[in-house]
Amino acid sequence: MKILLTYPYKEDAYRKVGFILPPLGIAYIAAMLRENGHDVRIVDYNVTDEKTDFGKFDLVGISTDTSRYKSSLRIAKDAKAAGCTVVMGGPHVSYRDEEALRTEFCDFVVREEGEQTMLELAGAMSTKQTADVQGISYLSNGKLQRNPGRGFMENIDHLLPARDLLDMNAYRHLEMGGRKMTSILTSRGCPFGCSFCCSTEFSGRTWRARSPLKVVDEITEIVTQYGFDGIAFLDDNFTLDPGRVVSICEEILRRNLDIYWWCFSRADTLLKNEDMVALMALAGCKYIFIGFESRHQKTLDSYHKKTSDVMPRDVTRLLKRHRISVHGSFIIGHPHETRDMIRDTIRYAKEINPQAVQFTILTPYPGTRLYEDVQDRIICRDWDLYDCLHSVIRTDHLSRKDLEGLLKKAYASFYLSPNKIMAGLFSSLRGKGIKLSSIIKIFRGL
Ligand code: B12
Repeated sequence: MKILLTYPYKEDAYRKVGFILPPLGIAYIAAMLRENGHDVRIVDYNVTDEKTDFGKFDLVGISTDTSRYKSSLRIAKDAKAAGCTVVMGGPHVSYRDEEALRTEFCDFVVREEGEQTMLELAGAMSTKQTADVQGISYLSNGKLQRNPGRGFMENIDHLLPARDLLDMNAYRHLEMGGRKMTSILTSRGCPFGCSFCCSTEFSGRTWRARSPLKVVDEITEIVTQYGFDGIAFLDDNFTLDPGRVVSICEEILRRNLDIYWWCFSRADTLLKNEDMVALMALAGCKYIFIGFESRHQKTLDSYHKKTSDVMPRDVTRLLKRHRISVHGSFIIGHPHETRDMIRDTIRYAKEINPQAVQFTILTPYPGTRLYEDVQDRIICRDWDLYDCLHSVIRTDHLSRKDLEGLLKKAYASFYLSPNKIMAGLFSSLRGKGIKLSSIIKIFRGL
């Protein structure tokens, strides 16, 4: 079957600052389909403005997160008009399947992890036996048919994305400390269940990880075959198993891989495992992205974050000692938050002084516990605005305008402090860390 897999365009803040990564989700699906005899092409509309001739394909698949949903419908409409079968997958439609199907531009939704489901669906389409395919939704005589869920693959060690079907040269602009950076995913799932994040529901509470040797084999291939020397580990929680991280680092060092890398982690794991942190630094870890979320313990507890409000300070100190930069992420706009509480969080960010911060506005994504909890507070259902920069829920003390204003003030207050400007100037001169040009780009992105 001739299959096109697409990643919709979105002019978001990340794109504006040049943070464009290859769409690994559809690259994994492409690999699985190709291995099983299908003829597959991938188009990422964030790096090409080609006018695709959809008529050449039997099936068009579209990857859809919430803020890309409207953009994905435009692809679906054109593909449908060209006579293709349209399949949507990804975190948005997994929980809003009916909404997508009722547009009549989408024939099937693949819910949650997509590799096996998409393969079976492509096979079933020739025989029209879709009723047996687990994990899909479709309309049958106008009624929603939601087949039973598939569950998650227990073993993901064999999975590799088809990077060769992506135009990897189009993603070469992203740099970290002068290194060309690209992404890799080495585990799936998250046992923590933070209320604003869909990962536990979407990828499962049971964490599944690739073996250290397979991980470093993939890194080696990225370095030797694609010429990248910077790696972004996109795992929701790369350090969940410290023993595995240690093995990965040891293997990177054993193979003399000269790479810089960053990952997502949690403050508590890092604080408990300083030996692991030291080894990570030795193996090229330059940045760790940590969700600090709030200054206030009550707010952290209501997110079910299971961390304490002193951890951001302690972990920033720890990582600074090991010369690993911290990218701290804070959320504003909890329904009960006051202006003063948000100011506390901004002050705290400045006080602990990580190298970079991200402030976002609390956004209820379908599939999260938060989405269920704030149903009666949702005041905006324009999915384009679900980008964490817009306020979409009614809060007790602050208006949408207040919150969006506070978000800009948070960035300005952090990045335009004399300390940060000087640090930016020095790192620009040394070609390290967050550069002044990056700070300017961040403001342009907002
Ligand atoms: C990398 C990433 C980004 C990149 C996106 C670029 C890229 N090309 O990947 C950047 C940095 C730009 C980004 C930005 C944002 N992101 Co982001 N991001 C991720 C991250 C960390 C990894 C994505 C990934 O590669 N996953 C690995 C692959 C294997 O999984 P996958 O893409 O979901 O694909 C699987 C299934 O979804 C399904 N599938 C996917 N597409 C398709 C298509 C078809 C046809 C089929 C059949 C199946 C299918 O099968 C795949 C294989 O199993 C995820 C978290 C995560 N762990 O996934 C968050 C995540 C996707 N991001 C999220 C969010 C909220 C954002 C932001 C809005 C906010 C923020 N604070 O960062 C911004 C803004 C984006 C915007 N458009 O406005 C949410 C999305 C929630 C939602 N409902 O939309 C996620 C899930 C994080 C989370 N847990 O909350 N992000």
